[in-house]
Amino acid sequence: MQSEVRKRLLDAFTNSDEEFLSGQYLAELIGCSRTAVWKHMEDLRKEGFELEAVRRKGYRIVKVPEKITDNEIRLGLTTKRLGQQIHYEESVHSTQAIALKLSMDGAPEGTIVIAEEQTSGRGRLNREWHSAKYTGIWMSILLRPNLLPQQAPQLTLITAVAVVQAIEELTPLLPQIKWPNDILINGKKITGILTELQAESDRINSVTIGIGINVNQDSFPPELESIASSLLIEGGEKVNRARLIQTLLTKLETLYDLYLKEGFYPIKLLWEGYAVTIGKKITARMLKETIEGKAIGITDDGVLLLEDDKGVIHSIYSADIELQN
Ligand code: BT5
Repeated sequence: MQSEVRKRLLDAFTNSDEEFLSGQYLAELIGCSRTAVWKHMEDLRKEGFELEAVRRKGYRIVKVPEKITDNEIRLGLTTKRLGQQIHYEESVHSTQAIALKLSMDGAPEGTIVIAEEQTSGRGRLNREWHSAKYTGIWMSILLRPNLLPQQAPQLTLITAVAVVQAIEELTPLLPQIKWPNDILINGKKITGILTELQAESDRINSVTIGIGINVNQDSFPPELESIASSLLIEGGEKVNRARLIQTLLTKLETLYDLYLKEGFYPIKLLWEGYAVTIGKKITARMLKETIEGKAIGITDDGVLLLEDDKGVIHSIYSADIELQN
């Protein structure tokens, strides 16, 4: 919707004292047909506005969308680095792309990018990530760790532990981690993590950790229905997204500092406590091959170890994992 029309429409409702405004009145106000008014109102509805439309009376806004504000995230945030710089956007292609640009412009470690909606949110291998407006957490975190490039996958596992801890703190739900980057509740995907690396030969320049958490969706498109879920669907209650972001940043900073100081081992122990994959028969699909076997653990570097039927142990660095029954 053109922003000038949108502004005039919302101004009219702001001044209406929650009274109904007729389609005719709105049409005259913004200089368009009543059908066009109806279309504008439908756009608002799609964006999360709750509307009441009554014949002969017109329209009324009952509830505005539940937006996150950067002030809400800042207020009460006790971290030292993560989230000290917040870039909040209403709608973006992908928060990863913005974080990458900020990184190249020299943004400090801990900078976060949050959007209410992503129009081309991405998963691994450029797969689509469904990021509906006002319902989830679509966030990228910029880190500049002094690590070797091959250590970067460990950051995915650290982030997964932080997400599980944050969800556990704010809800009674018990999420589990499916190696390497999925968080599941009752077998359905609640969160995906995408770690992207900007490295020069043997040095990490920056890492952008993309986190997508399904929070308050009450439904998903048909193609995701059987595999995706949200905290609202699983727990029956809405979760305040700004609080979840704060909690996640706090947990992640603690774990990240522990990792930088003591290495991956303490994180590995925490991670194993949440892992759904370990000890299970799995299928690991990689770009060039598929291996079946039992997941027997992860190494100190976060690499998955899979034992096939012949007892051969394979190191899996990156794959899609399917759990077998
Ligand atoms: C992931 O990829 O799980 C990583 C997702 C990372 C998303 C965040 S949001 C903020 C930041 N900005 C971005 O553009 N991305 C990051 P992968 O393991 O490849 O899983 C992708 C698959 O998950 C898709 O092919 C779908 O099957 C499924 N999927 C898509 N949207 C989903 C959703 N909202 N919830 C659950 N599953 C979804």
